[in-house]
Amino acid sequence: MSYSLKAGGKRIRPLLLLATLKGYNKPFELGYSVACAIEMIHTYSLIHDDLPAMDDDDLRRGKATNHKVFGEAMAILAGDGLLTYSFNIISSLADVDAETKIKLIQNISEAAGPEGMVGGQVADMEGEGKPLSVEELQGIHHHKTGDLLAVSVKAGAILSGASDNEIELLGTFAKHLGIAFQIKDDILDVVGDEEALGKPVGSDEENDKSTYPSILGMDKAKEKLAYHLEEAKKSLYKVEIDHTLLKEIVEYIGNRSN
Ligand code: GRG
Repeated sequence: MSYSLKAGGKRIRPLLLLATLKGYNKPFELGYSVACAIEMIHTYSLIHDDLPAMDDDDLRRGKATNHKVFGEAMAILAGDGLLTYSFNIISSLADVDAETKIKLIQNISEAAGPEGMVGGQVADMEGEGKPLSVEELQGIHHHKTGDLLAVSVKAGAILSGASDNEIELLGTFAKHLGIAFQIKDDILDVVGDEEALGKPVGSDEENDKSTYPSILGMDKAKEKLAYHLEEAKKSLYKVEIDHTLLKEIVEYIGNRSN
């Protein structure tokens, strides 16, 4: 558990939660435990995603994958341990009332479970090797990666005592951000592969996996990225909070290079 948690990563989910707290002028400390719990859920999903039964990857976050170091059985258990313990952490929060804790657990378990990330992973596996429309691809990623990103923002709002309407609006903000995150990920994959092969960027759009650049082409994928970043900002501005840090994360997602 510790090996994969400490392997690095962008920590984008914790950052989203803390930036939302900042938007409500709440101290970062209020969100540390829930931010860690969400990062633990994310880390579990990566450990399981890398297993031979799923993506069968050797490297994650620049290091050997969990099962390569500790074996498959221990990697499955490390993931199980991270997932279960995350909810123990949230339910044990000392300075948060019971109603807020239940709301956090409901939202986070929905985002991570069969109607969220797990369901998205199932849809992704079922879609493997089939040509997908952009709507189908978006549906998969909305759940597989978008739901956990969205609940990171929502959890910050819940901890801040935001109204249901604000939580909903921030959810829409995060939904666009999640789609933008995935499009950027797909673009970076193509650019990285082409640079590694010494090809001009944009020349290698054909791949066996459906991605935004493979379905839409690189130019349209970039247009779609810009559209969702813009829509994310529009939704964000509808909520009357300090937007500074969340806006910086939007810019970071658009400009990131890894
Ligand atoms: C096994 C139930 C289960 C789910 C796995 C998140 C996921 C679902 C699989 C990851 C597969 C993948 C590479 C998706 C592309 C986008 C993505 C979520 C990348 C990983 O998240 P980052 O970029 O990772 O936030 P770091 O390492 O920075 O935390």
